[in-house]
Amino acid sequence: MDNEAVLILIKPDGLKKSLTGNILTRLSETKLEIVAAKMVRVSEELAHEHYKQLKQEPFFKDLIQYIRGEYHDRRKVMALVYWGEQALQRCRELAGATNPEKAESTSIRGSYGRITTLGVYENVIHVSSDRKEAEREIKLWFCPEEIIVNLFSTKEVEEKAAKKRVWA
Ligand code: IDP
Ligand code: MG
Repeated sequence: MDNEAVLILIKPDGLKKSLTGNILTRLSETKLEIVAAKMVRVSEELAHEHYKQLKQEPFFKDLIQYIRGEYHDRRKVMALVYWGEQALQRCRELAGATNPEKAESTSIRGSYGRITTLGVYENVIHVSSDRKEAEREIKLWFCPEEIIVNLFSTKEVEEKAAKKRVWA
């Protein structure tokens, strides 16, 4: 069995349109395992790093604003890691094409996405496109303790007494 991991983000338009349940239901058809999940307030730095290969694109600035929730008054995304056989291909297929107008109408993007008047593809979810990208993205969005299986090699480091917020 050759398991692989994929980063999925439910983007701010997906959250605003109350699509979380629908999207998770669609993804559950894959029988893949969710091995990490959390809500994230996306910083400028995280957004830039996540989409760094698109820096030269004319839509880059809008894309950063979009993923940070500035168009939807929802400054958060839901980040998940799905894990299992052919996870990438199966999740990409369910998601559909990048351009929501070209995506299969039964796919998640085809069902719920749109292109805005600014030309932003609001396509509801992010799905890593290959193994290398998945590894880079998962390491960017999650730390090892947040993932319940050992996906990638880790190392132990000594932490200096750093300040940490705990429950009062
Ligand atoms: P992907 O999300 O299907 O992997 P990428 O090419 O990695 O597609 O692009 C990342 C995101 O950037 C897309 O999901 C979409 O939101 C946005 N995007 C990509 N291409 C365009 C475009 O031509 N116009 C506007 N937005 C785009
Ligand atoms: Mg991509």
